Amino acid sequence: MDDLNTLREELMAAVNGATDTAALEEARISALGKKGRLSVMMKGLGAMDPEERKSMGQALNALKTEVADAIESAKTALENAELDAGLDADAVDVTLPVRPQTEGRIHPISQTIDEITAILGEMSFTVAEGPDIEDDWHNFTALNIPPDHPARQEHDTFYLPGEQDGERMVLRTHTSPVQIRTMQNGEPPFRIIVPGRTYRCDYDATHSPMFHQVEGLLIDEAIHMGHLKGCLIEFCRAFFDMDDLPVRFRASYFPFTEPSAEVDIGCTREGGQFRIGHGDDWLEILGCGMVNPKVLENCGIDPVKYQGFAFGMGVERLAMLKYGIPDLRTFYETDLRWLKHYGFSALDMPSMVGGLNR
Ligand code: 2U9
Repeated sequence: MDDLNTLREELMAAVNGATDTAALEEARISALGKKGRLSVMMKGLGAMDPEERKSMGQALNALKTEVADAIESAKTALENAELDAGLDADAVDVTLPVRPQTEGRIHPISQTIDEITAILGEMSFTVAEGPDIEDDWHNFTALNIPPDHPARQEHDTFYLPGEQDGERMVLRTHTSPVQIRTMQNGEPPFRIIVPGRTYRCDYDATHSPMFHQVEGLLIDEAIHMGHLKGCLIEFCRAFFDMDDLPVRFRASYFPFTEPSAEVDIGCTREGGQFRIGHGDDWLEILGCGMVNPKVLENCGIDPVKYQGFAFGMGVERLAMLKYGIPDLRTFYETDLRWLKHYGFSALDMPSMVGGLNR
């Protein structure tokens, strides 16, 4: 019986000393497993005489129950402790601020279109869109561009093979066909801007075969050059964020506007670098004019009752000037380091900051 007391102390010490469920399982196997110390002693009962076997058997069974009960309650305690430790380790601090999402950047072309749209949107222009593939009539003829005009030549325009309904198809060379379609399908007044892709056979540091334009068109009764000038001076000053930016209108020629003008802003040129704003030099940034009455007639609009103005700007050129991007070709190289440098956070979008900030 002394042996049994020692065994009991040893087994209970192993059970109570287990610091995790794995150690407890080891203690269980060494006590109650097939080759465990209690199981071995049980097997030894058969060699005893009946009296001894009875008393020893009872004592062993009692010890077995006692050890099994101790293992069970130790197991419950250890499992609970392990669960609590796991929950503590995985705890989420819901009071921490959200991690900033810095991965995505807005491309400077998207940013610039968004800025132009925000400024002209505040002047109540709405956005119109149309197809990139156009017929010859909507891209050229309706705009009073004569059959022998250089822009129509093969080396300036991408012509598609074949014809549709007797018309040659082109990749639009400007977004103006969208204004033509808008006027054909609606009634004046019109106040639209048309951002979109345009295509011309040209490729160098300042020209790409695909580039972006934003054109604008306003048609109403009694519209004159004063409206055109007021609108575009305000646009230039808002876009370059300079209240006193010098703006001048220089006479020009386009078949779709009469009179026509190019718009220059004041700048200084220092060692081939521009500084927009004050100075004694000028930089061309967009073209404009009063819509040619022939164009209105082509769209079924009475040019005696209605007049209007139109303007067009190259988005890449404006983005390069405003954000100091030296080479137009880099816009389309999908270089993520470039985008990280020149791109914008979604929170900088004019649509996110609400209005013109002026
Ligand atoms: C209609 C009538 C008139 C749009 C106009 C310009 C002047 C112009 C250039 C700027 C840079 C093209 O991307 S660019 O090379 N555009 O100078 N665009 S007036 O005139 C229109 C358009 C549609 C129905």
